[in-house]
Amino acid sequence: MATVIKAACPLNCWDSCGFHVTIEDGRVAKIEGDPDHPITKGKICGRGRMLEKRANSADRLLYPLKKRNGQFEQISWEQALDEIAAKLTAIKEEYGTTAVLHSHDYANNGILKNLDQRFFNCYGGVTELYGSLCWGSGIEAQKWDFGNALSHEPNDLYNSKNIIIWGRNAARTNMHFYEKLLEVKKLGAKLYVIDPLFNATAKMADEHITIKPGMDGILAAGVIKEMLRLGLEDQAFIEQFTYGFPDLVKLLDGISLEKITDMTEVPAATITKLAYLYADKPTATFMGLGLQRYKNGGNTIRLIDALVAVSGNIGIPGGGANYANIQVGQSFAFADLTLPNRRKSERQFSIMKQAERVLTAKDPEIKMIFVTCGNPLTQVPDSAVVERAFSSVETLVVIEQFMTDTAKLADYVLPTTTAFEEEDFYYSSMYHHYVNYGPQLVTELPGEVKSDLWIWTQLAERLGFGADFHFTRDEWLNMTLKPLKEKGLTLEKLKEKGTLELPVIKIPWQDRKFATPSGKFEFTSQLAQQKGGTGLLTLSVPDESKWSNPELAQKYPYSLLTIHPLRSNHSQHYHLLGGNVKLKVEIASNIAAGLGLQNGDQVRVWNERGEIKGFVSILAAAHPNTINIEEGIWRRFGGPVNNLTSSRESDNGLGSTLYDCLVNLEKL
Ligand SMILES: Nc1nc2c(c(=O)[nH]1)N[C@H]1C(S)=C(S)[C@@H](COP(=O)(O)OP(=O)(O)OC[C@H]3O[C@@H](n4cnc5c(=O)[nH]c(N)nc54)[C@H](O)[C@@H]3O)O[C@H]1N2
Ligand SMILES: Nc1nc2c(c(=O)[nH]1)N[C@H]1C(S)=C(S)[C@@H](COP(=O)(O)OP(=O)(O)OC[C@H]3O[C@@H](n4cnc5c(=O)[nH]c(N)nc54)[C@H](O)[C@@H]3O)O[C@H]1N2
Ligand code: SF4
Ligand SMILES: [Mo]
Repeated sequence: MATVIKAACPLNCWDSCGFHVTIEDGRVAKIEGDPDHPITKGKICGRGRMLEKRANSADRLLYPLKKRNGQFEQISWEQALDEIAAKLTAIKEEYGTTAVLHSHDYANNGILKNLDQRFFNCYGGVTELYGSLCWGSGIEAQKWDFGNALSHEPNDLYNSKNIIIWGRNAARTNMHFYEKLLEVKKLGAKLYVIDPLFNATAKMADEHITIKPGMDGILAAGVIKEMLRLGLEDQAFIEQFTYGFPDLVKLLDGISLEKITDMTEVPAATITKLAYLYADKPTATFMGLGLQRYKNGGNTIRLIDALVAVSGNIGIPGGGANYANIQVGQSFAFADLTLPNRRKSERQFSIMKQAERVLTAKDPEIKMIFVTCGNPLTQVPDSAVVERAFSSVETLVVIEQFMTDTAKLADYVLPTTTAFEEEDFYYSSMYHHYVNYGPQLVTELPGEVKSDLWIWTQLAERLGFGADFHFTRDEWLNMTLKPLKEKGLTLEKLKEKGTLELPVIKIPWQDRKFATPSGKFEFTSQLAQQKGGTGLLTLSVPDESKWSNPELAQKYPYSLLTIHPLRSNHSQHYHLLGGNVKLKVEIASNIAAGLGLQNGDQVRVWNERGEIKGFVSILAAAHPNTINIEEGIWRRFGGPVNNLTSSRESDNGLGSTLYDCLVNLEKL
């Protein structure tokens, strides 16, 4: 008998879709969109549909594994948990709890996935990661400028006259935003895409503005400069609601428009045109995350924010500097869930540099690494160093669904549930503000897989803090929703409706009261000054560019982007695509012409950190000297591209420099 039940997509994505899942004979049979979901309206992508394959795949990990003499052996849960708990106890006594590293990322958007932090806090506090490979620089940048990183609600797009999509690959990564763009375009809004690649969003835009990677902040500076020259700025907003404007003017006086054109490789006429567009309000700006994965990434987002402010597009319907919407995640009771006060000691490594820190840490050295919801061997930059670090520790425990490149290195692999095998609720702080309920739809779990939460509970029991995990799923979920109860948002309602709108601000900063120290929009950031910086905007460039390192640029003339794949969510779908995944090296046509390359030619791409081999695909309208290789590809399919990327941190210390990467290329 088949039944269709409302559920939710757990994948790390802008869209956070509502699902209709068909269950047949106790198994997931089919996944479709929930037509009643207010934002996602019945449409979902292939990655969501393929969660059926993830659940039913014959390659799933089904039993706890232990490595002996280089080979995995199946062991009982009892043995795995007893041995891991014994190691945790011994490490705590001999070296202290921070000799354990918790390496994790965002592979699953369920709120209860955060209970791993509760476990490690109750254990006494381990070495945790800070910063984000994904969006770290931009979040910090917007905290400096506005006090928080907030976006307009999706339907505010109907109020925009002009829409600038700045480095967001919407057609591929944020499909419901893309659908809305198509709709408002038909209604008369004008769309502009600023991106080094002529992606599917650029194809439907009124204009595609191609730019040298990493130079968007300089472009924004140029547009502000033109606005000031032409008298197009919003003087009233600048005077009443901003702080530090003279510093910005001084900065712009130090550079000419010719120099800006030279650096950005964007014609002066286009810069002037953008100045008029920003003045023709309301103009909405939607930034992607690609454009801040550079050394100068924080400053880039800050200069774009500054442009939105100077043009008076902040706090008005149809406007906004839309990057992320972290008020969504801020709606829940995280501290109640994770118990940070239970930590007795702490240490933090940046997520970017976790591998180097593992190799060099002293007092204490890292003795054990726990990987949850992450696949660092493919996803963390500078893979060679990551491999060395994760192979170096005495004990590596990986909680996984599949035998990933990271799991292969483990001493213990613990098999965990996939989508629809446990109850949770799902949200994303990237785009819309609806939270989706995900019931447990499969009760007879394959093999001996267990939920992450079960694993934490069992280990907590053995380590003497089992009482901190004695809660039912309902109790956990209620604990998380506590701050929303007085606003009428309860677990019962969420279960009944499947989707609820969170009570968040829909048009941020409409009251012009900013969450910064001055209460104003800050061109010069006081928060940054409190942290020891100058807080000033700069005209900084990527670390790997001819402007910062001409010798390096001579040796490695091409900019490498490693954007998110179409058919996979990071590394989660490649092994389920069927057939051989062929690593594609997408190159701008000038590179092909210069080196005499044809589609399908095999090439080697390299720099000082490593190399990768793949097959050429020529991109007709990409920015000159630009290459793209999609991220997430497993070693057995020719990856990972992070062999080439650098683990440097961005300017504000909290983001990655994944796209700040020069390479060379040759035909094989
Ligand atoms: N299909 C698919 N969708 C996904 C994901 C996935 O893996 N697959 N992952 C999800 C996650 S975790 C995230 S973080 C989001 C990311 O969503 P996006 O931000 O849309 O995607 P990215 O691939 O990070 O960034 C890609 C865009 O930035 C452009 N770009 C790169 N460098 C620059 C630059 O210097 N200037 C400008 N102007 N543009 C630049 C690229 O050409 C590309 O079009 O996607 C989510 N959605
Ligand atoms: N070169 C390059 N590198 C990148 C990026 C890029 O653009 N370029 N993008 C970066 C970005 S934006 C992000 S967000 C990161 C993503 O990095 P990750 O989150 O590490 O990548 P994923 O492949 O989504 O997931 C990692 C693993 O989590 C497992 N998993 C899924 N669900 C669960 C669960 O419920 N429990 C447990 N225990 N495991 C689970 C999956 O099987 C998968 O193997 O990658 C970053 N790395
Ligand atoms: S991956 Fe994103 S777009 Fe695809 S179904 Fe899940 S939430 Fe929706
Ligand atoms: Mo991400």
